[in-house]
Amino acid sequence: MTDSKTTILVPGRLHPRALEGLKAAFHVIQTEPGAEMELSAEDKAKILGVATANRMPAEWISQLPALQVISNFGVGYDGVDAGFAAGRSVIVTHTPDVLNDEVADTTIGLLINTVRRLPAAEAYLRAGKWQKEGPFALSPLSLKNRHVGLLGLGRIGLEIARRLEPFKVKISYHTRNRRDDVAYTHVSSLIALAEQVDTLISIIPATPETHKIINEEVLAALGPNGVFINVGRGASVDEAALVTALKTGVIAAAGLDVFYDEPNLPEGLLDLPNVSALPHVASASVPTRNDMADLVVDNLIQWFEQGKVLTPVPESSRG
Ligand code: NAP
Ligand code: 8YV
Repeated sequence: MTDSKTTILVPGRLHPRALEGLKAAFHVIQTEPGAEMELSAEDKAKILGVATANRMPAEWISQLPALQVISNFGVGYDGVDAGFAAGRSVIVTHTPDVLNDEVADTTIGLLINTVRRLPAAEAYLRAGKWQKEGPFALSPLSLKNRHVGLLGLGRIGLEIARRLEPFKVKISYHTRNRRDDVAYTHVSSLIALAEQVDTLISIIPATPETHKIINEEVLAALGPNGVFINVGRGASVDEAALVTALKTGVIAAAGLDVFYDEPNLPEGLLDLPNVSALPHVASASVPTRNDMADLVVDNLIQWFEQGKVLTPVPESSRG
């Protein structure tokens, strides 16, 4: 390669539109999944930027001596070591806001699917059982009169809360910092929130602090009428405790878009009739993923053309 374009590494798979946008502006080196850092020393030395779908650990960052910026596809960037990057003056960007509406819409759909068992009802109809066996069983649960607790009330959590208002449910939330721009009740701990509500929606990032915080104690506090919805990250959940709680009636039902070890699910989860599960699709529409792809590319273009990025993660915004 002899042209003078800036070299960008794409370690593994990336959204095709992001890849196309990158190729129009940069010299792109894309490596295979499983062999992401199999590059010559010469190539490593000329890589100034990375575009990734949430994977750039410290071990990879440290192999790229000239790296300036990592552009992450996704608002959650738990797979990128942003603290390590900041220590080496490498900026990390992500894709906030452009997916808020999609993820919030999906959350409401997942909540209703879980409470009213709509996917099971459709499967029943498609299997011809309506004609053969009569009406589908009434759902034991309803959204009526529920008290929803949001674990996380950030960009997406707030959109979920706004969408819940017309359903006439009561809304409370737990975050480390109380928001002074909302009227929802702030609860100072997760366990207190779980005790007060009957429906818990998790929309927090995966961090060391949030690792497996939805545990046996929290599920017991949520109680036998309890519904747990997770659209944040699977890492926040003790999945063994969740499966036990669902099997033994400690909680009533769960709706899950994210899992601890994706794409692997905990054993036995899908056999449970009180589970509605999705394969991490909360932002997965063509328009929203296109917006995310464009932001991934625009962050890199802005950096190399103007020396600033559009949407840095907090670790890169500090000091
Ligand atoms: P955000 O604006 O940064 O909001 C994060 C919220 O979590 C804030 O309210 C924050 O409040 C709270 N939080 C963080 N750490 C906490 C802790 N230890 N205890 C209690 N609350 C805590 O992020 P966002 O844009 O809404 O996105 C949230 C997450 O959703 C992402 O990081 C990503 O993992 C996930 N996500 C999933 C999908 C999907 O496809 N399923 C799509 C998009 C995003 P405080 O800082 O005050 O505690
Ligand atoms: C994407 C997400 O599925 O933005 C996030 O944090 O979890 C989702 O929007 C994911 O990032 C795609 O890699």
